[in-house]
Order: sequence, then C-alpha cells, then structure tokens
Amino acid sequence: MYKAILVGANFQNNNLIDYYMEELQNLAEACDIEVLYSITQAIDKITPNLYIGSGKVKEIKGFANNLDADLVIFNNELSGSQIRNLEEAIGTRVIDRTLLILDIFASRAKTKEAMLQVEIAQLEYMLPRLAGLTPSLNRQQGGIGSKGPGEKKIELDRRKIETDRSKLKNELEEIVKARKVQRKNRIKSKIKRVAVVGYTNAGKSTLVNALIDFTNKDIDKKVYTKNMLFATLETSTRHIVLDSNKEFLITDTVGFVSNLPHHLVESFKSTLEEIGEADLLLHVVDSSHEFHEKQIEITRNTLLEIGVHDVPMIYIYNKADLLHKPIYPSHNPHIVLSLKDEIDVALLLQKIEAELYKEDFIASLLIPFTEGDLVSYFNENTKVINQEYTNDGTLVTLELSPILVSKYSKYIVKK
Ligand SMILES: Nc1nc2c(ncn2[C@@H]2O[C@H](COP(=O)(O)OP(=O)(O)OP(=O)(O)O)[C@@H](O)[C@H]2O)c(=O)[nH]1
Ligand SMILES: [Mg+2]
Repeated sequence: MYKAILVGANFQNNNLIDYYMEELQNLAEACDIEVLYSITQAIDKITPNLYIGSGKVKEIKGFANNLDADLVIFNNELSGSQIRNLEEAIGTRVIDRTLLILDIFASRAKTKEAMLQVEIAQLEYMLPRLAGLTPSLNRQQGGIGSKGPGEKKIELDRRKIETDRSKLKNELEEIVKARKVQRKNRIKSKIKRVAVVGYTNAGKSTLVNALIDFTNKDIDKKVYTKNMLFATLETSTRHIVLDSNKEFLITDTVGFVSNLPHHLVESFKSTLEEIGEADLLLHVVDSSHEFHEKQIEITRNTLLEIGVHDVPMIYIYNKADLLHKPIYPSHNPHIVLSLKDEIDVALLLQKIEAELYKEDFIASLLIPFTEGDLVSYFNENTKVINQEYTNDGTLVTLELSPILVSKYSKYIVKK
C-alpha cells in the first residue's frame, strides 16, 4: 500500500482548494492509498520545471522523509518533465490527479468496452509524457498504473504505443457499432428512456435499484452500489413497468467528478451518448454533501461537454435522511428525498411518470363487441380508468399517448 503526500497548487487563492484537496484524498483512498499529509501553495503562475516553487518542493521532500512517504500526488496535471524533475528532487514517485483517476477507472472496469476505453485514455495520457518518464519509474511499475498498459511501459516505444492505441480504438469501434444497433432497436420500440446522471457516490445506482425493488422485486436485476468513488463504470439499462402498465427503460451511468480527465471523457463518449438520447434525466445529488451545489455545477458542465443540452431534467436531492438542517434547492424541478425511504421512492416514481407521460390524454373509446381483443390490449398496455358495457360496445376510459390517440382515433367518443 502506497503512503502518500497530497500537493495542491492554488491559483489566485481559489476558495475551493479545500474541497478539491478533500476530493483528491477520496480519490487516493479509492485507490487504496494511505494519505499522510496534504499541502497547498498559493501561486500566480506555474514554474516550468517543477510546477510549484523550489522552496515548496524542498518542504515536501522534508515531509516525505519524516513521514516515510513513498508517493506524492499533485492535484494539478503535470507534464512529463515536471514529473521527472519532481521525482528527482523529492525522491519518491510523483503522479497527478489525472493518472490517479485513470488508475481507479482501470481497476474498476469490468466489461470489454470499459477496459478498452480506459486503456485508450491511459495511452493518450502517456504519449505526450514519454520523454519525461525515467527508466526507474518504469521499472517501479506495479500498483499505480500497473493495470492496462502499465507493464508495456517498459518498452516506452512511442511507435508501439501509437500502434496499440489505434488497434484498441478499432476494437472499441466494433463494440460501439454493435451497441448502436441494439440502441436503434430500442428507439424503434418507442419505449420512453430515462438516464440517471450525477456526481460520483450521489446514489445513482441506489436509485435504479430502488425503482426495481418498488416495481417488481426482481433482485437479480439489481445494479452494483457501494460507498466509494466510481463504483459504476459501465452503463446498464433496466426495464421498469409501473402499476399503470406504463413502462420505461432506465440507464445507470458513470459518475462525474471535478476535472474528469479530458481523454477519459472523450473515450467514454460513446457510452455517454445514451444520456443525450434519453427522454428524461434524473440528476441525483448528495444533498448531505457540504459542496453539493458545486457538484451540481460540475455535473452540468460535464453534460455540456458531452453535448447534452436540452433533455428535461429532474433534480433529485438525495440522502435527506443525513441532513442536519433544511436545504433550499436552487434547481427546478426538484424533489428532496431519501432513496432509502420507500414512501419517497413511490413519490419519485409518480413524478417520473407524470413527467414522462405528460402528453398523455384521458379519452373515452367505444369499442365494438367484435373487437374484444382491443379491450384486452388496452387493459394490458395502458392505464384504464373506467370500463362499462353499452348497447353499442365497450366504453373504455383510459390514458392514451398521442401516438395511440391517432392510431385509435376512430373509436374516440370523448377527449
Ligand atoms: N444515508 C443514505 N445513503 C444513501 C442514500 N442513497 C444512497 N446512499 C448510499 O450512498 C452510497 C453511494 O451510492 P451509489 O448508488 O453506489 O452511488 P452512485 O451515484 O451510483 O456512485 P458511483 O457509481 O460511484 O458514481 C451507497 O453507500 C449508498 O448506500 C440515502 O438516501 N441515504
Ligand atoms: Mg453507481
């Protein structure tokens, strides 16, 4: 287990530095790294060779010696030569936030697609830094960066890395193509789609599971949840059927974090495209987190970065059971709840249903007795409010989508 010192350069005395450093600590712990100490320095501009001032570097070396640290993690993204210079000056391995996040993703990836995406992002991170990576660093590989292309780094051969990268990209493209076909079929089926988005550890997977629990108790279908950063990397989609016979697909997605490495976002774009095609986004927020407003902003910006602008969104201020004082949500429409509370989950489902099916009509249809199958169809597939038998046929009052309204318009007697 690595024992690390965290370092953050703070430009123009940004008041969020404490938040970023706390997050960096969480990221390190998600990587099984023990954090011994955290240092920040206010700077106006980057010192080219060491990023921060040389006096501060000496101070870090002192802490590293005294505390017996074997790793220094920078909150800021470093160049290859900065890494090399810092390692020489401090005498430990030096990595940055980006590499740390890439490493967490590498250790969490389970599907072929996710593994390829992470590996491509890792190679793209490495390519511009090859010159700076010293041989000793490469021999020390193991632990951090050891997943994916880690071992291959011994050969530090740019050409080889570039070939690897394009091979992996081709492989990924094949998988993406296959998934696109699947997705097209789903779009054709016209079933409504909901995507769950939000900061990592906010409760996105818990939400999917709560809906599964509430609607069909099929625990085999549950997705993975855990109190750690980036528990979910792969998107997974589940089918929810409501009491009203209405249904939708719900997709759980990877969580966001501040300064999500650009290569990683690029690499995961194909997976995240599904978000933009959804009819509704559920933006889950850990309302018990001190900086949840900042986390909302980061999530919104990341969504913009992947090209999602105009999908309707409900803000779900989750973990209300952990709140010590009331909160005043600034985003609408919203709901404050605890996903651990079944009544709250029922209310949430109502809200989702109302939003997804807001265009539905209540209509009365007179179905001739000769078309009995149609009456059963409506009972199985729509929300029937009332049904009575008249001399001319069955009078069914029900909620209809605009599509069904036009399809069965000839039977409509009242709308
Ligand atoms: N107290 C409390 N804990 C909750 C609530 N909802 C979720 N959690 C916990 O929060 C932690 C994270 O939940 P997940 O559902 O895994 O979070 P996620 O957003 O999917 O996280 P990533 O996949 O890592 O991005 C778990 O330990 C959950 O049990 C809630 O309403 N109250
Ligand atoms: Mg999750």
